[in-house]
Amino acid sequence: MFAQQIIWFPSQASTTASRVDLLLYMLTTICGAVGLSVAVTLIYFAVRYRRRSNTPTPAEMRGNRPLELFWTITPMFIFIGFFVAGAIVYFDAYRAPDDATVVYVVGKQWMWKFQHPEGQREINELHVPVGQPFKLMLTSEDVIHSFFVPAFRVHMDVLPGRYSSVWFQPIRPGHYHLFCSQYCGTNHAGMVGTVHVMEPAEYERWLHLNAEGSMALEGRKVFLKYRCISCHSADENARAPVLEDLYLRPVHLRDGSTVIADDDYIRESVYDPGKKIVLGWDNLMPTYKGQVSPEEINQLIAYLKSLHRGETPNRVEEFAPPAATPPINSK
Ligand code: HEC
Ligand SMILES: [Cu+2]
Repeated sequence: MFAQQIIWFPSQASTTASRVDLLLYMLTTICGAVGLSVAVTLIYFAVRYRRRSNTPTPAEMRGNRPLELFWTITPMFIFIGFFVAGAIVYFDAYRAPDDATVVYVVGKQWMWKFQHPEGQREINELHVPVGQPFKLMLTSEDVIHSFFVPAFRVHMDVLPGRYSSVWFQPIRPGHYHLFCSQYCGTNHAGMVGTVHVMEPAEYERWLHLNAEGSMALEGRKVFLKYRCISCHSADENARAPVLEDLYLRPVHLRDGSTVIADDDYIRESVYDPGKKIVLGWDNLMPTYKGQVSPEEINQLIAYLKSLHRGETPNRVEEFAPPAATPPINSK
């Protein structure tokens, strides 16, 4: 059903690629055909009806309703068709399937930093298994960058101070170029990398070779390191709301509005806590801007995602980081 590879295009290495290409071929073919027929007609008429002194001037034509209706309505339907086809491809390309693995990506001058849910970190390289959906949560440490993998037809701006996301499902193993496609300073041209698509078994081996603590576990350490626990404890002396089961739940704010505790909300709570105050609490929380790095924020988010009822650490751990941390469900 979907379009085949054309030689001078980058290879079609994701499920999205052939659909994007099909749309492009459709647009190019139809617009090209219309453009060509206009040009040909124009030249033909210019020659056929050129001024000749011996023929009398023909009668002038004034308006032709059926013709006007035809060339107004036909293109309208063609363009509505394009719009619908484009919208379908767009929603498919920007809404990740629910079972996608989430990888956090931080862009900075001039590199790409990745962190897998299992904790592996990479710079300018991303390893993924073939045939599985991946969702990237992208943010920037400094200026605007843009994440572009031509072979996947995946492209998304990466902004400081907020998250954007894209997803892809690679369909063939190989090594694919990754570019920053937004001019971001002196070494912008060097802000490139490679996405390695591997067979699942090979990927498992890679994961083990590069094993680290899970991202959630790292987040737990960050939570203790910055003493978040001194306020966000689960006991009766808590000076802040308990953060268990918070992720993606609605939060009622003091100004009467409600927000969903998503990645952006958590990030903002840490960098700009005064902006959205939780109903029933005071603005006691200091800002951690300049202290907690964007990667630590991502780890905190992974931790809060996995933090369920009854799992808040004891306040004592504030002073002695635990020797053996309990297993954390890191999905
Ligand atoms: C001095 C006490 C204090 C410290 C330390 C503190 N917080 Fe808070 N935090 C609060 C209070 C009070 C609120 C509720 C009022 C508000 O929204 O600002 C809050 C709100 C939050 C919220 C929103 C909670 C919700 O239910 O919507 C998050 C997320 C959060 N803090 C994370 C953190 C993290 C992560 C740290 C450590 C880096 C931290 N806090 C350190 C006092 C603190
Ligand atoms: Cu860049």
